[in-house]
Amino acid sequence: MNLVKLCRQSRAPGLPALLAGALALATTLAGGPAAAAPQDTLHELAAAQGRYFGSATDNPELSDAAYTARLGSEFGQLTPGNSMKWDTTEPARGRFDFAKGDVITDFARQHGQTVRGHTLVWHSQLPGWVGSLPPAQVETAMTDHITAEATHYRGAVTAWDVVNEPFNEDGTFRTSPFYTALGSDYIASALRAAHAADPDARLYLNDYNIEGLGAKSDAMYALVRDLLDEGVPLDGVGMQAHLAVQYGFPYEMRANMQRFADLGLDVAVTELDVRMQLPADAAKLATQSSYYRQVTEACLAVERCVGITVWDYTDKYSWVPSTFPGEGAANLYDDGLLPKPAYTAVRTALGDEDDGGENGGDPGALKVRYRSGDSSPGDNQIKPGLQLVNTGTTPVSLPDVTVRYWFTGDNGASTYGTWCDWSPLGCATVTHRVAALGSPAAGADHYLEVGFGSGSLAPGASTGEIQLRLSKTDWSDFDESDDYSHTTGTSYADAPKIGVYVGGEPVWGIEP
Ligand code: G2I
Repeated sequence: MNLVKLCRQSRAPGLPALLAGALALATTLAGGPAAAAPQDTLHELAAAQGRYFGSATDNPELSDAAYTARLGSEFGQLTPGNSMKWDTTEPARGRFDFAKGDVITDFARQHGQTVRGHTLVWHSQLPGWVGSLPPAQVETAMTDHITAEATHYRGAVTAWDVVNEPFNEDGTFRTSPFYTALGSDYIASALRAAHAADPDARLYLNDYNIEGLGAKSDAMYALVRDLLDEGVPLDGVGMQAHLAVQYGFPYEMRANMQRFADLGLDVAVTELDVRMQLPADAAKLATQSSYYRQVTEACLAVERCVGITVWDYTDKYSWVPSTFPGEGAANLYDDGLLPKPAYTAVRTALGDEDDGGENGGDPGALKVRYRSGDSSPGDNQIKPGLQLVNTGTTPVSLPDVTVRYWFTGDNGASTYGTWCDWSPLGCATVTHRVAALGSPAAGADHYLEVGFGSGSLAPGASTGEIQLRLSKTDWSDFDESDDYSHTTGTSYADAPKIGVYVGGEPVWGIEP
């Protein structure tokens, strides 16, 4: 039996914090102002973990001095949001214009930053002349474009999004002038041309909605595996990570990153932002913080994840409001350039020790209460009722929390259906699935995992009763009497044999 920790220890102040505190006290006693100790930048924190932390930027914003001061100091990597796209760099065939992109690479050089080039081949922001070419001319036009641009930026761009957004949501190839003329072979052709033009640049395929496991990331996975098998030059996969609090966190992001890494590829988070329906409120900002934190943690957990780029760092210059009317507040800083809770969450995830724990406080102060909603423990359904309770003094962000109810599948099908029958939070907020245990234990070879898409739990508050139900897909019977988490109690009681996890860390319960 494995006794899990019941609450997280509060962090003792590190030596730098004590020294800073002593310094502040000394200056206060001397009558002078208590100078704020300079803190590590996001990039410095990431670099200490072998990663970069970068931001997208765009030419019009570079005339905003307050903006560029932060852009040049906090971030170690830049991606031009628009200025290296085809419509800007080759508006007419053979007429190249790199002036705008050069402004960005110059800024980066002056501030010791690397640059990801974005993007050589994309169906969007493509000048009309490309779409009007006879199919037989498309490949030459494409490779000419790549050759000219990647050659121009040799030494200034360390990684290229060679092909951007090649897939539809269902994992089929997206139609574009390139796909129409060449089929999916255009991708290998583009990568080869980029490699020939700049053998030192890291070459990526980049897409959105491939952050979690699913049809679209499966398609990317199959494509890159085939490309590597064919010896096509490819170094990495970029996961854009345009997330939204109302759509939930990508399913198994870390595992998904890891499978690409296991092919020998780098992984980069290339365009991170987390939008929400406006107006923002504390609960949405807490969910947003948790998403930023989880992305950061996923990247740090996967050795081949090389860094994170936010798709601009401030709400002031976000692409979101014009594309999704009524949505916004997606970035780490607000439109007055003040850091938001998500900024602190990222710092904490990057290992910052100076934030005093103000980002959410003690996440361990949770417990779960349970009753069996099931009067027939030998039939074909298991019906746990659960209540999650915040026993701490600070709000808990629900998307960080998962609950595990352990049981045995007995004989019959090994696939399951799960349902939320009722919850005062609204069942749309409650996620549920069955997972198999890696090593079965007494009374447990599977568990029902319950999670939350949004919301936060105030100190002292309970989620109220969440009525759950599960069955095997062949509807064969269970014998619940030997199930690890099962009791026959029909009124709610603390449940030490049901697990609660925050950010994947156990905070309540005894694992089987
Ligand atoms: O849409 C968000 C990103 C999704 N992944 C690929 C990225 O390249 C893409 O970036 C955005 C830029 O941030 C926007 O700034 O791409 C948009 C276009 O697809 C960019 O928006 C365009 C506007 O639609 C144009 O009206 C405007 O002229 O920016 C142009 C330049 O400011």
